[in-house]
Amino acid sequence: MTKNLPAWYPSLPRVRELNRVGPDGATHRITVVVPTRNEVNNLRPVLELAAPFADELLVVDGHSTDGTRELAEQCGARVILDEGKGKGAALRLGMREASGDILVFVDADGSHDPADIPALVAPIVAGEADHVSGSRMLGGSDELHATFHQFVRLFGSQIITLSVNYTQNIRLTDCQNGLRAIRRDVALALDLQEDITTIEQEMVIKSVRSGYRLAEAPTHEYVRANGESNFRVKDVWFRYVRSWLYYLLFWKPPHRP
Ligand SMILES: Nc1nc2c(ncn2[C@@H]2O[C@H](COP(=O)(O)OP(=O)(O)OP(=O)(O)O)[C@@H](O)[C@H]2O)c(=O)[nH]1
Ligand SMILES: [Mg+2]
Repeated sequence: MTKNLPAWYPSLPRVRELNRVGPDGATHRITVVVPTRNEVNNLRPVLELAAPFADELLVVDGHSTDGTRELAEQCGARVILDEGKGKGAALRLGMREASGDILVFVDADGSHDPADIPALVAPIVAGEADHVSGSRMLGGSDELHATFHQFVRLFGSQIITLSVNYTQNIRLTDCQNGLRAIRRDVALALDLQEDITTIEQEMVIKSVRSGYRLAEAPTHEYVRANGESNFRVKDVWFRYVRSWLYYLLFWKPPHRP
């Protein structure tokens, strides 16, 4: 008889089929939200492989000039334009516009494998979680471990995760991954404010501090398929530090009935 499972045994079942029906018999509707800014060379495979899991495929475009919007429409996505403030504001718009009751956020640059969508959605459909974050620490990352710049990102990210764990008595491994699923009503109740990629840590910290059930699924992060990253630590580090400290220490979770 097996007593302890070996460490390599996956902690969560590797779900590939997406079941939309919860234990109460209710059928969930899934909106996959894809933020894009000039991703014409990367978008098609992301949308093609996400489509089977999406009842609604929603591309929120940041005023691309390379034909991204036209390509998204050809691939069957509903396309809306963001407010020109950044990825965080684009995701907030996607949350408001989505018709599904479960939202899945997937980057358009090829960093995220749409085959991970079922594993992110399954705990929400099962009624076991309100918000499921993909974890690069559990699933591995090609973007965080090679250069000095990546080391600085990883180090900063680990400090933030540690501080959340110790203050909130939880054991998370990744607070900043763009790949995640969340109940739409929960996402709206968080009253998110961030306009840039700080939205990921805002979602995680506010979810935990509001008492929502946050789970993680191992997901691998790939190198952006084509093009250059727009992310520059030196331009945004203070916004990360400010939002981290504010939501963790000063923000007051709203009273939940
Ligand atoms: N709608 C919208 N999407 C954006 C904006 N900025 C970035 N994105 C998209 O958000 C996703 C993540 O952006 P990236 O530039 O890859 O940023 P990152 O993933 O944090 O950094 P790297 O992986 O290092 O490139 C991609 O799909 C981008 O196209 C924006 O202002 N508006
Ligand atoms: Mg990326």
